[in-house]
This record gives sequence, C-alpha cells and structure tokens, in this order.
Amino acid sequence: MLPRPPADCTVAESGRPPELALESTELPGTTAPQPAELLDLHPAPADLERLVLEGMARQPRQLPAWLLYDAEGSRLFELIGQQPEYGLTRQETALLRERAPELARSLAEGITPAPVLVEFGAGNLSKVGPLLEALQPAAYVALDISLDQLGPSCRALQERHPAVSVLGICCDYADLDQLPPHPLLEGRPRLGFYPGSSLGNFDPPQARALLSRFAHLLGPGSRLLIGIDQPKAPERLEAAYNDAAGVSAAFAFNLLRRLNRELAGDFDPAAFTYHARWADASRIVMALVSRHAQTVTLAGRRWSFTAGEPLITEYSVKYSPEAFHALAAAAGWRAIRRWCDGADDLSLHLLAQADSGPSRTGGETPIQHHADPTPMRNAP
Ligand code: AVI
Repeated sequence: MLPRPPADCTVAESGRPPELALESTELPGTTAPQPAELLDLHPAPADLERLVLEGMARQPRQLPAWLLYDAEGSRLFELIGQQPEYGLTRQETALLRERAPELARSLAEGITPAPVLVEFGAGNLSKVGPLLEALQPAAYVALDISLDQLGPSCRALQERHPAVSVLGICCDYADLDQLPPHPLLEGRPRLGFYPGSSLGNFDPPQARALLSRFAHLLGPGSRLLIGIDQPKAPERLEAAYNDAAGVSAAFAFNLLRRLNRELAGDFDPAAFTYHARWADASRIVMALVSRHAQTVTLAGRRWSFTAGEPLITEYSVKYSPEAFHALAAAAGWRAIRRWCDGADDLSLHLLAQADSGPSRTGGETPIQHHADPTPMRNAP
C-alpha cells in the first residue's frame, strides 16, 4: 500500500509530462553564451593547516567536512550518489525536477527586479538546471570548495543556459563574511539554494550559525530553498553510509591521502577502518577508527591514536520538519512551505527572513499546508 501524504507537505507527483523534463535551453540562432566567470577564494594552505591542527587537537578528533572534497573526493561523492543504498541525491533531484515551476514561483513571489540565484555547495551543478529554467534569474552564482569541479561545471552550465550569467566562486562558504563585490551581484535581490542536505554535515550549533550567515550573505528580504534529509529507520541510514560497493569508505579514506599529500602526513590507511553508525537518534557519525595504538606524523607534529580511537570525518545530522523549523527560526528564518518526496524521506523547505514580509502576529500561518489527495509513490 502507498503511504499517505503528510498534511504539511507538497509531495512529488508520480510521472511528469515530457515537456517539463527540463534540460538544455539553447535554441538554434541564439547568440553564443558568455564564458562563465570563476573567482578563486579557496582557503590558503596555511588556513588548511591551522584547521587540521585544530581538528586533530579536538576530543574526539574531527576535521572539517569540506576537506573531503578534493578532486578525487568530489569524484567519489558523485559515485556515492549513484549507489543503490544512498537515495538522497536521486530523490531530491527528482523532486526538484518535478516541482521546479512551483518551487520557482514560490521562491520568487513578489521579488523584483529579476533576482540572482546563489547556490551554496554547488558541487557539479547537477541539481540547479530545472530551477534555472523555471526561475530565469538574472544571474546564477555557484559557491563550492572544489575548483576542479566548479570550473568545468560552470562552463558546461553556461553553455546550456546562455541567457543566465554564471559566476563560480571557489570558497569555504561556511567561512565567508561577504559575497565578493561583483557587477552580477549588485542591485539585485538574492535568493539562496542549498540542496543536498549538506547542512547536516555541520553539528547543530554550527548549522544554526551557517543559516545566520546565509541570511547575512543573501541580505534583507531574501529567501532560501534548502534540502534537508529526515530521520528514518537506522538500518536504512546505516546502509546508505556503508554502501556494499565500499564507495563511502573510499570517500573517507581519501581524506588520509589528502592529508599525507598536502600536509606531509604519514597516515597508513590500512591502520584504520571505516565506520558509519546512527547515533543520538539524530545523526550518522562517520569515522576512521584506529585499528591499534599508533603514532602518526602530520604537519610536522606527532599524534598518537589509541586502539579504537576515531577520527571523525563527518556528521550527517537528520532533521524532522519540526526540528528543522526550530533550527531555522533560531537563525532568523521563517518557514514558508515544504515539499517532500513520496515517502517523506526528505524535504525541500522554503524559508524567508523572519523580519521580512507579512508579520506573523496578524494571525498568518507560517506553513502552508498542501495535502495532496493523489496517491504518492517514491521518487525514482
Ligand atoms: C554532502 N552530504 C550531504 C553527504 C551526506 O549525506 O551527509 C555527504 C556524504 N558522506 C558520505 N556519504 C554522503
């Protein structure tokens, strides 16, 4: 039997008219697109060293998740998205494709002039196409830590969407005080897009700070469309982060290779084992666990690991809609609407800055309820 739709969620419909399966926009006879622009604000090697030293000194040891995304890490993460156990990427991509016109309408309602769409952690830009088609923003700005991935992805996107000016900014978006000055960003409202549930890779206090930072980077009156994965059966979650093909493990081990290469480390990957488990009823904890007592050199210092000691590579916190709304509210965002996949595994939340738009004191209901009477099915 198919599950019933939750009352507070607009669900993905089964099937889609072919004309709405959006992709390329280039029409015969259109002018050649401008090349996409790229700004490189990647943290300097000294910053990387400082962050690694801070993380290694923590108890338990934990490194910033963005370190996972060098060229090889970005390639492996794309592969994770194709593993049968890891549904997040497929389900969210399908939801974005199926609901793009409605998402764009809600996102840009009452916003003039044409906005700039700013995507945080844009990766290979594989999710934004349908939204760009439907929204037709004046410009699209993609922020990501991996320059190797951002450059080619921005160029390819610019070719597919010649009417939208594309700007790539390679940076740690969680450590950005301002969007850099650029003509494309001047005098236009900004809308934020943060798919993929990457917010879950920050612990809740950091996630709250990141949402506040987004409000600041986007400016007053902005809105944010954000993808959030939800808690589900622990066995399903643990399987998603322990895929049978071992890609999640390879993704974590790649971090040790990066540390060896960039910070003169001598980690022996064979001396660690990869572990991902559901903890505290709220998050997956991914770690490389030391197989035995050992000493490692990194950035000119010696670090000892006891047998069984973890080096945490990532958290992946899952938020119920209610828990996410509370987090967003604490960061100054008001929840406007939620869309979910057929199984209500994950959501796309539309947020507006709490001090913008109609006041909530006049009896306004912050969440629109969109019960869909049609039967649902899981997104492919
Ligand atoms: C990018 N992020 C949302 C992924 C996740 O699901 O937490 C990262 C990941 N790491 C291993 N598998 C997926």
